[in-house]
Amino acid sequence: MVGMLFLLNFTFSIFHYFHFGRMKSVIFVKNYLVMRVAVVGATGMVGNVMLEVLKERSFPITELIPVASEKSVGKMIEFGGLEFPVVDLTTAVTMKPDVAIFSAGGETSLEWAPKFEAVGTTVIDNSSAWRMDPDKKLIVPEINGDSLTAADKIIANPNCSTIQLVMALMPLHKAYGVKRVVVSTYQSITGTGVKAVQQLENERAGISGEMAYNYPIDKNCIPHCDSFLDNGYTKEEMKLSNETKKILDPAISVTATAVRVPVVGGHSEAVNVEFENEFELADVRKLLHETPGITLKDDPTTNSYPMPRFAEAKDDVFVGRIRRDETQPKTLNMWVVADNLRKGAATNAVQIAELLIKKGILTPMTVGTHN
Ligand code: 2RA
Repeated sequence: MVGMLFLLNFTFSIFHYFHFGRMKSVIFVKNYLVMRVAVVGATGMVGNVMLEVLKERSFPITELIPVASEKSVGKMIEFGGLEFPVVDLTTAVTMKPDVAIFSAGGETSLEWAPKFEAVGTTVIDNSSAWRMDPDKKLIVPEINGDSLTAADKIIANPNCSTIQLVMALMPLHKAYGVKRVVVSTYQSITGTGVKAVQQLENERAGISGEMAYNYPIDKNCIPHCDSFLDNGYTKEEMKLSNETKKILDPAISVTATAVRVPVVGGHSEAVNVEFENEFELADVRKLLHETPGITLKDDPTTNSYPMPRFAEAKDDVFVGRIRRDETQPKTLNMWVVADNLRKGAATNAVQIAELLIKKGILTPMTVGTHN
């Protein structure tokens, strides 16, 4: 069945009449509310997870508009028991969705997000296109979601490796003031996309095929995520630095090394944090334990620590291996793991959309009388 999912809210009147001596009723539905959600890049790896997360969290969609490239147009996407046809970007803009969640790369976002904005759609963009634009907000709802206003029509979702880092740093920054962070990442191949997953599977099966990386990824670590910049860092490494400053505090220094590892399920990060103020490890653990969105998993006596295998398909950011850096004062080490496709991408984007509804910024449209 193709069509509308469910009525968000509606007013109705019931007209009763008699037919062959039996009372019959007709319901006239008036002014029903619709929430039309476009998922741009719906057939991609993040797009698929986006649809899962929208479903799981019962996001109040009345009409899904799956958007993908020409080769997928017309394909049906199942959502909530109904099927919705994949459309192209031009068609999607003419449908004027309430919200469009983009996960189709920077170039698509740069070109098309303003076109959606022009028809009144709020865009939540998962690419790097708008993240460092001073006029666009870079949002992790738990940290700076309060800053969103109705004027924010294109909202940037941070990079996956940044989201899990700032989630773990946020409560500690509030308590002790983060001064400097040294982070090394161990990033899942799912962050590169389906081509990388295929490369790993091919290598493990002994099949030669298309390569997502310059080198084999199986039994390897590749210290190269995204492209190199003139300063010798990769874009991924600079995202960690620049985005953390924009979200948390421009005064924080971040230096990063980003590494791709043959792992599916989540990104891991070894994080060294220097604070302005002294801390107690017990307080650090308590703070992290009490922070919504964080799961503390930190007990060396039972070999309990976060790992991507166990973070997979979960929305929390997992923190463990918390210990004092014994080489300098006011400094600790920790290990931070999260599913890069969930909190690192889809979940954070959907949480932004939920927040827009909660704040009354994203309001369902009222459609005229139907019966
Ligand atoms: C990665 N930053 O390489 C990407 C995904 N957004 O993992």
